[in-house]
Amino acid sequence: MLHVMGILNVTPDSFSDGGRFNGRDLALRQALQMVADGAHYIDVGGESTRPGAAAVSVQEELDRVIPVLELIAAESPVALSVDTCKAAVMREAIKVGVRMVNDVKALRDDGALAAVAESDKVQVCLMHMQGEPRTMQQQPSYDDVVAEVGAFLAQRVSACEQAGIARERIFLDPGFGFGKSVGHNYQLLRQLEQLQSLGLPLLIGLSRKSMLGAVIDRPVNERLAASIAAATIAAMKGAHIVRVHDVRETVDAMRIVSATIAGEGI
Ligand code: 7PJ
Repeated sequence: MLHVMGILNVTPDSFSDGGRFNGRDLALRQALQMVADGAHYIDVGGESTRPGAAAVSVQEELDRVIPVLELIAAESPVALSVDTCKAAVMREAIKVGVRMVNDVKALRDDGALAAVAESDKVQVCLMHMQGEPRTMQQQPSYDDVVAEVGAFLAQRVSACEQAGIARERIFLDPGFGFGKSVGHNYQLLRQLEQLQSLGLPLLIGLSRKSMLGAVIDRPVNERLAASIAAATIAAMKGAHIVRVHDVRETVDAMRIVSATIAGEGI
């Protein structure tokens, strides 16, 4: 019931020659390691959404993501997810057989709703973001962050349903770090249960994020314990899928959560 999604970045800065053969081979090996470590989904992304990251063309993103999805699909039956905002990338990934489209823009870009609606089974994760990736951390502002994130997600669910995407295919994500101050992020985590009232499963991404660094004052590669704590809190508050870099350690933590809340594995 609790699922772990392993993050696989196929951007040039994540592999020495990302997009080329060695980069692809490294990506495949990393994916298979995450599967061996217990990942239920592998989320493959070719466009960085960090503040200030350069835009990537459709062709460049296709070249980064599609061959890697094909390589993993040929080697493993693991559920694949594609982290993209672009309709053309969604379409090609769906042809390869991805289980989920993970869109930090919640299918708001041109053609994205239609691309997902053309499939009658692919799952979709709708994420909340205030503003655009380039500028979203400049002045995040809310009267009530939990209510506003909930209202946005409810509105995107309606848009999906109108486009013909069944509710059963939809996951929701408050989008930690996407147009939110540290205070907003912790308020969302503290009140995560409230988003369960939307009646759809929650997918949560907290792994190594700056809201953790803000508290523990450690660089991104020294945030494992904080990431495990955050994933555990989210799972105890009802998250269904946690999206993480450190699969093996997170799977262990989620097994303890499942044993506690559902008696699984005892
Ligand atoms: C998220 C994401 C997230 C979903 C990224 C990072 C930044 N997709 N893609 N949720 N974050 N659904 O991993 O630190 O939180 S990219």
